[in-house]
Amino acid sequence: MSTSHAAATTEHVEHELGFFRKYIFSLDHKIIGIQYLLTSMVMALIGGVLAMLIRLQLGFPGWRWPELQALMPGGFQNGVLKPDFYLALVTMHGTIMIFFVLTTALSGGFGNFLIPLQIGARDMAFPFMNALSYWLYPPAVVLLLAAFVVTGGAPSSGWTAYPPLSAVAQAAPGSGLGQTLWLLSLVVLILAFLFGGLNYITTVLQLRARGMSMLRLPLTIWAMFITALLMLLSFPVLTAAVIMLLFDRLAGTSFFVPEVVVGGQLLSHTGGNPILWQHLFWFLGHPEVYVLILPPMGMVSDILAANSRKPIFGYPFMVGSMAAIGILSFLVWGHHMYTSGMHPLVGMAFMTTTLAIAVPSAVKTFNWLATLWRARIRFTPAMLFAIGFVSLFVTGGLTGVFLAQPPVDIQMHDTYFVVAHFHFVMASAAMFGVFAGVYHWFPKMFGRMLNERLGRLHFWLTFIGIYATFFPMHFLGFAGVTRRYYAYQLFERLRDVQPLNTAISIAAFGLGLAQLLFIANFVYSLFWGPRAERNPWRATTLEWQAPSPPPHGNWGAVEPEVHRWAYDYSVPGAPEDFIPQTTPAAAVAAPAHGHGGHA
Ligand code: HEM
Ligand SMILES: [Cu+2]
Repeated sequence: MSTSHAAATTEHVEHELGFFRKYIFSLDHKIIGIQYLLTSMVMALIGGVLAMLIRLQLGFPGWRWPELQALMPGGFQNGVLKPDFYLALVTMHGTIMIFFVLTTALSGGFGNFLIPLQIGARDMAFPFMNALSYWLYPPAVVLLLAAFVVTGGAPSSGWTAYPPLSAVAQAAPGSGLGQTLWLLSLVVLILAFLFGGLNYITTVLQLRARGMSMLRLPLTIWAMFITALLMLLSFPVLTAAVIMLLFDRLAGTSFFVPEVVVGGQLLSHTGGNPILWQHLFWFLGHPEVYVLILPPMGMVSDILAANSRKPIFGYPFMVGSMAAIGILSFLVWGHHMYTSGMHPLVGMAFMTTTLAIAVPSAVKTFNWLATLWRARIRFTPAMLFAIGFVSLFVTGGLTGVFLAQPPVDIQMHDTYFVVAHFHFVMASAAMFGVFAGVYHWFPKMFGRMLNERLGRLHFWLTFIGIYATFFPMHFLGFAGVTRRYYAYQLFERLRDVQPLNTAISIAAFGLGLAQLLFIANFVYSLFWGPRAERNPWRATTLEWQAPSPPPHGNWGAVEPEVHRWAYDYSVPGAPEDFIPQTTPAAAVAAPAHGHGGHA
């Protein structure tokens, strides 16, 4: 197994590899990270277009779009978006955004790029397994998107794939081959995540540079590490559930199929329990939302510290609260199932554990604010998105406290209040983490700077666009508008919300268009941006000591040695307002020169 220890050897010459070995089938963690990131961006574009189609229907029900019908003949009839296509859109949008955009961009993209660089390693522990992890992702994409073109189309059971809709092929048009492809695609993607997660954990435990103790790790690494543990413990549960569901569909078993009458006929395989699926799904599903929010929590902490020129406030509490969130995330899954007929005492227990998560979350929020307190803030685009992340996380988190309580949730369940909640706390906040990360680490990834003015414009349009799109959805929820409804306006009591829905759709289109600024900035800067120096943000962590972009093997001949934690910003008496982690204590002990940092 020459590949498995290649990273650990001191081999550091940059060998001349052909284009394919260097950029396509690369074993280099940086290339694999960038591949994950770019593929996720393509998927975000697809998921975004699906969201726009959903909004088209909700904002302008009954309108005719013959041009779209020409593009997507299966999805429209007489120019009007078809109901089963609508449900397919909701399912595929949710699935793509959660599994194929955010998980892949954050863990696959930033996890891969940053872990070896920030801990001072030359690569991941298992580079070949790392490449395998990435190369399972495109086949999973193909399997998933193929669902759109097979008979019956894409599944309509939502990203949660509840049976019987997902278990009985005759249940709905998309419940046939489309649902099978969806399930297979998920199995393949989960394998990719497992290979990635194993690699991250081993790498962080085994390949840290000399002097890099666990408590000197940047919070980004702590976040990626805890995330990898969550992935490793929760995804296999979904794999098992998905395989059982495939058996129900293809082999006549009945794990999840209750007594169902389809077309007047009782199914032959009955006796299973669809609630079992809900338990298994949410045992993954809730940790999964933390798989999406922990990496941004770590990245945002580092970006806030670097741009406040202050140490992160309460480092041990930041680590502890992430660990607490990680553990608690396995004990709260029942809060998605209050309406499934669970015993009220069980509901109480899940309410208690869920509310407990508010404590470490609040600890983190207050520490971020304390880091910003009286700081000389540099408003780079990364910093704006990091601050935006805190705002969105708080907005979404607060409605989570409402929904944690069974008496409230039983009213609000499956309404747009929930859609608003998770689009703030998970979708938008995590997306802001991705944007903050791209703006911050782009110079290291590609050796060029992004345009700051375009970045700031992109931030403000996105920030305003998000609040304009998702905040009013809370009111739709109060009004009783239900999630995953194609034609809410058929209900007399919901007719009044039509203008609000139209306004939301217009805001969403604006939000979507604003992302073109980001794509333009990204593509333009990739080729023509000004060259980046080694450490453009004057940051302390190790990746900024490597060239931009770092060569194969990251460090040239000498591996870095670590002498301090990651947050020595504005140290009193130091010659500059930051001290890289590689600077020995002796080098800053005696401030010989006059221009000391402020105390
Ligand atoms: C431009 C941005 C976005 C817009 C306008 C948007 C809009 C929507 C809409 C209208 C729905 C359908 C609600 C329904 O009727 O059930 C939905 C569902 C959903 N969205 Fe988004 N979304 C956006 C971004 C995201 C992102 C970034 C994520 C990432 C996590 C995400 C995750 C989901 C999920 C999980 C669902 C639920 C699907 C289901 O009910 O099965 N969305 N979104
Ligand atoms: Cu949950």
